[in-house]
Amino acid sequence: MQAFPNISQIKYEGPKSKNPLAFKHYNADQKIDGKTMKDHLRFGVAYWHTFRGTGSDPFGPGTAIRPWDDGSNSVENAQRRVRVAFEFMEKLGAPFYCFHDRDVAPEGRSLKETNANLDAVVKVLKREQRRTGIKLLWGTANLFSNPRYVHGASTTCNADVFAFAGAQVKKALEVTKELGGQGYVFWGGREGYSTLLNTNMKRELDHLGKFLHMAVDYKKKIGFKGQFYIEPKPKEPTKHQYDSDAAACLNFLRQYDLLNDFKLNIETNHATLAGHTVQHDLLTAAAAGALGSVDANVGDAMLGWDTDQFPTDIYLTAQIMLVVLDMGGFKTGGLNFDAKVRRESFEPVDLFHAHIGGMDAFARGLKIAAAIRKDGRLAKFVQKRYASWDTGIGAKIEKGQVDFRALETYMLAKGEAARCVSGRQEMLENLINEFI
Ligand code: XUL
Ligand code: CO
Repeated sequence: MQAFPNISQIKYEGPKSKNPLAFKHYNADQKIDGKTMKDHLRFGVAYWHTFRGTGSDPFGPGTAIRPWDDGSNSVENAQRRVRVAFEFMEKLGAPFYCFHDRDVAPEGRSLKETNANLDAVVKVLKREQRRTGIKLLWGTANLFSNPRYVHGASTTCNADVFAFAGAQVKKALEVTKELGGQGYVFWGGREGYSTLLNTNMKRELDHLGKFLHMAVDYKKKIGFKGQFYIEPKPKEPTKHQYDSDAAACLNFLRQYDLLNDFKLNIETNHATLAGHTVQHDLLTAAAAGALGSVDANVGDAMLGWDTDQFPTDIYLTAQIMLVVLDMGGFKTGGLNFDAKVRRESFEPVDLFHAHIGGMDAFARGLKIAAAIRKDGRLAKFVQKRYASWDTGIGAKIEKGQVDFRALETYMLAKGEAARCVSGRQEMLENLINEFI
């Protein structure tokens, strides 16, 4: 039995196609700068949104029609969902997926039962991975939905809850390894606070550091070779999340001596909520050699929460792909659509429209970014802007050959600094638009 009997393999039909169930730009095997689109973009489907999202919101229950789902918490239902997920991903041509432990399998009455449920579903995941060749981009543990995590997981005031979270991540790491996951994400779901009046921040941060060290130790112990990522987010569900943005994460990792073991998974809408553009957070991570993966979505400029929409803005995808190409492409990471269809888009086919749109938007972004790089004017402008650092006093400063006294001697002799030239922002904005 097929879950999507009326939908066949989504094909590339080119920009002239009017078929809504075809790619207009994403052509998996087409080479851009010597690498296929598939390998550049490394698309991942987010299991939690696409196969567990119901469309519920604080004002009403789910609206999504999912005929294959009996709505129960049974392992059989979870296993059936896996087969549907792989039918979907296969028809879409998505090479990767990502999941939380609790998206794929139901919790039982005890940790033991929960782990057994997970094992039963992982068996099917493994079989379907083998059958389709679809791979796991990253796994993660849901340390935020169960009421036990009300005060956080590793930053909770309750040591037993910390212990439960540790046991849960241990199992999630084992399962991610078992499935050949290329990475593992730590998003601090409730690692933050609601009020500082009841919070010992130093103690909580120390515990988070300890927790991540335990994870690194266990990763080494079991020989899991995937990349660890932290995913920054500033707020929601808590008032303040400790991993608020890329800079805060990097500082935390440095302070707790974890920088060598983690990279960042930057999510577009999270950066926006932190008051940044996504390029800002991508470049902050890249500058530290820590840009690992991207949760590709977008927010709504009129709304101040995490709307997790599919990316359709080509200007945005082009800028993301410029950063990705400049850093030499993804290694273990990729573009995971951490995005959900709107509550109003409740039919199964909407899942296809959403992903096709996101993949096409990023394919265009990739083509545009590659063209901007090939053209070279943008990079040349930036390089020229810093030309004063290539020779003379600039080169000496960069090489650490001068101190304040030498700067004074230099400037006393010169009398005044060379004049600055225009930053040409508008000209550069026009240049980008030549390619859009
Ligand atoms: C929440 C979010 C998570 C992480 C994984 O905003 O982005 O789904 O990506 O836990
Ligand atoms: Co995310």
